[in-house]
Amino acid sequence: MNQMKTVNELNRTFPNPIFPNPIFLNLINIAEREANMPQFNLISFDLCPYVQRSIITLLEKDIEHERTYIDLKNKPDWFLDISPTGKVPVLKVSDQGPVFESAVICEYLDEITPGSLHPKASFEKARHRSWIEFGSGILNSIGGFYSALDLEQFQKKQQELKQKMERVEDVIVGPYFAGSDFHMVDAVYATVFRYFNVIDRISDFGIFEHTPKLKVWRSTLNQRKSVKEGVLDTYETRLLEFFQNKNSYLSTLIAQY
Ligand SMILES: N[C@@H](CCC(=O)N[C@@H](CS)C(=O)NCC(=O)O)C(=O)O
Repeated sequence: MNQMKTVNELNRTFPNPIFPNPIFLNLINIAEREANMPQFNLISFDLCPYVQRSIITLLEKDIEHERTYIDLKNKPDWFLDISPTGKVPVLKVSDQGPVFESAVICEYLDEITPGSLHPKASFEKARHRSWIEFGSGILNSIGGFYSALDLEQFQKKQQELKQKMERVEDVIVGPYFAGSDFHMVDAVYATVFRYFNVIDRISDFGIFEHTPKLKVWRSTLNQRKSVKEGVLDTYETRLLEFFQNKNSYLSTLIAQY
């Protein structure tokens, strides 16, 4: 409705131009595109990194949306009805239905809006997607790290994380993954690095010891607006609580610090 009003307002301001003004036409295109854009509701959980990458994509592509946060320990029936995997994120697209799996959601959002968060060239795009997949693997290692029950498992995961970070160090350009432009792969690693804003408060586990480029990348991402706005204000407190309640080796370290 609002967007249609914008078109009408524009028509009043520039009545029947004989020679269509390109700026005017462009404004109309934008207004029409926005008017035709479906309404989006991202079903979310406040600590989920896969939700965060979808939010960062929504924000980077300037897409109006709502978010509904649910409690994963007590999943509502309406959520289970639309989420065959029982996992967040799910993107509800007005008139069309739900889409699930963060990679699919991000690619869809990228496709329906101008510009792209992927490189144009097919090989480069494929390479970015490969490292996105690797980023999801790092998230699994982080899960293993905070859930490890004893010192031996904990150190194994710590080593695994260090090695994975060193592999990424070898391929990044800096300050972002591929240089000065932000891509979808950056959104994924922003959510990986965010864990360490809390983990570093517990102790220095040396995960970034041999990765100077990653350190710069991490701090560049931490300062980016979409990344900052990708979580609620309570994120760090909630994540620390989540670690504390895990009854894991990391929980015992938190109790000591
Ligand atoms: N491959 C999925 C992973 C999503 C995922 O693991 N979500 C977690 C929260 S971070 C979840 O919903 N877990 C609930 C459950 O497994 O019951 C994606 O990329 O969307």
